[in-house]
Amino acid sequence: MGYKAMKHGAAGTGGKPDKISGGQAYEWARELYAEQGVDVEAALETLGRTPLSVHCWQGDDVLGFETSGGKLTGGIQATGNFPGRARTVAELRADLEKALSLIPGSSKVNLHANYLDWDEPVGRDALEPRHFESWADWAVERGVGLDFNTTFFSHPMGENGSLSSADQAVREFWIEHGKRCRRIAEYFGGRTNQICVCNHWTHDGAKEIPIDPLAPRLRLKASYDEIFGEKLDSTKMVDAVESKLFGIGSEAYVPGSHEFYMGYVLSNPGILLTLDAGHFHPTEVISAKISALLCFLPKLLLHVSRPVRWDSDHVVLLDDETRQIMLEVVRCGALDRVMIALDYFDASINRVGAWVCGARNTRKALLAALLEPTDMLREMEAAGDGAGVLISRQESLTMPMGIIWDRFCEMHGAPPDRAWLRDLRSYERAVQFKRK
Ligand code: RNT
Ligand code: ZN
Repeated sequence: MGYKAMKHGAAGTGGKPDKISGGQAYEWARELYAEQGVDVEAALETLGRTPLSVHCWQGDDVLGFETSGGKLTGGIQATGNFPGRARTVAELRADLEKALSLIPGSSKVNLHANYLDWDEPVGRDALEPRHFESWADWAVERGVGLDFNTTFFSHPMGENGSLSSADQAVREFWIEHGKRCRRIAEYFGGRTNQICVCNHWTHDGAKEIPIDPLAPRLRLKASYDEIFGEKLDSTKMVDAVESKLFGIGSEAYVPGSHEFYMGYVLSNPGILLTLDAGHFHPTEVISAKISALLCFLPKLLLHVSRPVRWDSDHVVLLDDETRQIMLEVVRCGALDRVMIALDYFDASINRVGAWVCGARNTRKALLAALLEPTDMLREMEAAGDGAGVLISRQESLTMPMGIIWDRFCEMHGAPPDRAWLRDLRSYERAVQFKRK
């Protein structure tokens, strides 16, 4: 149940649905994995039910739908001007639906607070569930869960920081925003019958190292204490806090650093720590942090992304780090403790293509991890057979995972590799390029 084929109808693959699933190639690949003790069917089942939270903001360059018109500020940037950007809620939903039909497996949709669906202007400190009701209706109709994010950036009140600002009126405005967003998340959880993760990231920071680095952090902490002060239904929503090393204009100092939030979640049990793959030093990787944090924290939220030099938001690739992230989660047996969300925004290529490419790569990385002969490798490692582990790991790179992946796509009514690009091109022609 719950396959995309049922939710979205035939995905128009252009391929023959039983070409791979009924074919010898799949059986042969399955046997090859079975020889190493890997149960492919079980892996596919786990892959299908592990939710992937698909970020709404890839569709419109993080602009949102406030009546004041969006302008992205706060140290993040979507570069490029490829035609076809979604300009309205309806267009974004159409693009999201297209993207979801091409992303196999169970998805959630991750909204930001500036994506309200309301004709009148609504202050960020005045948001209510009713401003997001049509999103909840849409999600319920499509059987997808929802996640949510406070939006402290892209706003005149946030020009000099938000929750850590020295200006009390600014802090109070954003504290109110935070409180209201949590209630919207609780509403989403109730409507969709799936827990809604409410993620909090602030862009606060400084271009130079401040003389007083402590005061903004203490203010940030106090602001969060107020925001999280209201007890909400933990079966409907859970909070997460996201650190960052630097942004454009906050190169030297960010009060909400990794150490800050690690300390915060350790002293405030129940709040998730968000690890964004692009928020650390260039050679520092989040894959190496997961098992350490799991010793102390019940749950984590991942923002799967790709850092390139100054930017932290490139389309996710099936690269070494994305694969390693998923391997760590699977090897730790922590798929139910690590929530997986996407976070990238590329305006230089077809936005739906970017969305789907990054999402499929993320899922593929998870498939690769689930197909690892972990038991066999663990035995080798315990027996001191380092060469065996190294060789087997290297050889796993050329195992026929693509055939298993295509089978997974077919199971979920999504086009296999080599077929979805055709779908994208016809959508681009028929819908996106018609937007002027
Ligand atoms: C920014 C953070 C944050 C945003 C989104 C739009 O550096 O990663 O998660 O990308 O909230
Ligand atoms: Zn992020």
